[in-house]
Amino acid sequence: MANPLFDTLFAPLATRATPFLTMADGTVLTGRDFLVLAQAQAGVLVEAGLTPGDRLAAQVEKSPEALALYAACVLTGVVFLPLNTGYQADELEYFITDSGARLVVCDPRAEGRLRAIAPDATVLTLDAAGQGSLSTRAAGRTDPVSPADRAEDDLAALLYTSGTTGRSKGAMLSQGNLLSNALVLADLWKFTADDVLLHALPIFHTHGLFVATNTVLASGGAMIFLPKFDLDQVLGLLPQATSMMGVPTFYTRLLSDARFDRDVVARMRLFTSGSAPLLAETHRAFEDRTGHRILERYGMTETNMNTSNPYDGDRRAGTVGLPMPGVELKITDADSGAELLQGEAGIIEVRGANVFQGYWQMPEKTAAELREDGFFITGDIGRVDADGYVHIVGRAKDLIISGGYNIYPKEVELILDEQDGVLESAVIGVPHPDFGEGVVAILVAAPGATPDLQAIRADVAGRLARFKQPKHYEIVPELPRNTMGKVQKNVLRDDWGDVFK
Ligand code: MLC
Ligand code: AMP
Repeated sequence: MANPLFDTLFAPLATRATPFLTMADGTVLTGRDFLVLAQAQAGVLVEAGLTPGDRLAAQVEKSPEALALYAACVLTGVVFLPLNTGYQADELEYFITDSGARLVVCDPRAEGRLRAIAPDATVLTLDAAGQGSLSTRAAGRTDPVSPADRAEDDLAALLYTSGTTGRSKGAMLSQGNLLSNALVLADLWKFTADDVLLHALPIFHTHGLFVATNTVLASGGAMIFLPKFDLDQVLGLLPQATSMMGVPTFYTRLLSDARFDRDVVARMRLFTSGSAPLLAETHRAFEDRTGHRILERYGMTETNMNTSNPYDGDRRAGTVGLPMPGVELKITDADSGAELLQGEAGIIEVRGANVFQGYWQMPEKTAAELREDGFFITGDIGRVDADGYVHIVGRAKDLIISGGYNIYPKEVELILDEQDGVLESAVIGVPHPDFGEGVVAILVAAPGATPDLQAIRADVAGRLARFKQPKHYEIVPELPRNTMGKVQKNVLRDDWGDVFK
């Protein structure tokens, strides 16, 4: 029997009596404690009738128990579907129905809502303190669950990414996808059993769940495991850490605090950044303040990590570094798909063991983005310089990245277009000092009507996660369009580019 992901990442914890997770209050879980927790939860999943390949959807606050649920899924061969805690009922209904999740784990306060959304699924609860019916059922279980037999091609996780049409797509990630990336990153970034990673990212997306956690697990290191990025807490705990992974907002927030200085980072060996572009000026300010050059890397839900600046070599501000070992990268023409010459800007395509298996039950979308020869069309626009460094220069997809979270304008526009008094809308991202990009809604009033912005904000608040909600609204007489009738979002971005300044 084999289960490559479990055998490599989690099984070694069985003999580890040293800390694996240290919480903000100093509570410690050894590797063995963590595995015992995961084993007990695995027993609950098996008892609930889940078998390999079934989906488990989890919308839970970050806690050791929440992370153990990921391990329990890998152990039992159940496909883990983590969900952003900000998602509202409408968003959840789609993910749960589309995935056909057989078991849903949620906060106790959301139990009634989720039972209504998922009448055929088992619903268990887990709160921020790790309590709830999942933990009650797991308590006292000592019978070890044997790891399910899994091959590298078998699915380990299903992560939804928003789509340009407004419909989210479930990216199917196999054991091999996750494992290959974890091993390469641990090696590339020189993680060892002596590492203590300060973990302040959410664990429902690729960055916090796979890039951070899997890399630490692959190297036998430990984590200071914080519920979220809290500036005071991070400043207080950085002196005990050796490494941190963050989105650019983490770094701009640290730099905005005068307490952040060389003493705070005395023990640190590595800061990495990704999920959104790190401004070259942030890179330079960080080096001036701390002496550390942030290592920027580039990835996405469908591919895990693709490129990384070098650990030992030159970490270049404004670039995402070089293709990682095992990842092929090329730049192609958006229309013809032909490979472009070195130095030319075009669509970034990647191929490798890291690239996902396709979109869940969406063969057409899969065929449109994943070529038969294995290259994935990222939708990011980039160029490769003479030294092989990749520069991301734009996005072919209409996507906003705010504080590391993705927002597809179409999803927001569909809701705005339904509002009373609104004829049509356009949603854009413009520079935001804290989040990199901030969401702005441009509305055109229906003839003779005046949209009630307060009512619109309230309706949007009930239907979309907070990070997707526009932070600024404008009402205009009409939207700028090109001769084909397409809304010119670049014109809107120019017109409203300084609303957050
Ligand atoms: C919170 N808010 C956001 C937001 N996060 N709005 C826009 N964008 C965001 N990212 C809302 C809050 O609800 C609140 O709304 C207001 O903004 C201020 O909140 P805050 O207290 O300042 O936010 P905070 O809780 O501190 O969170 C900010 C953050 C968080 C940057 C720490 O967003 C975060 O952890 N982001 C990381 C995302 C991530 O892990 N991405 C990886 C995706 S994987 P109001 O209405 O009350 O004002 C991926 C692949 C790869 O992309 O390459 O890694
Ligand atoms: P997601 O779908 O949430 O996984 O987001 C993936 C997208 O984030 C990529 O397609 C890029 O557009 C963006 N991204 C990730 N890392 C970087 C980076 N270092 N610089 C610029 N964009 C990035």
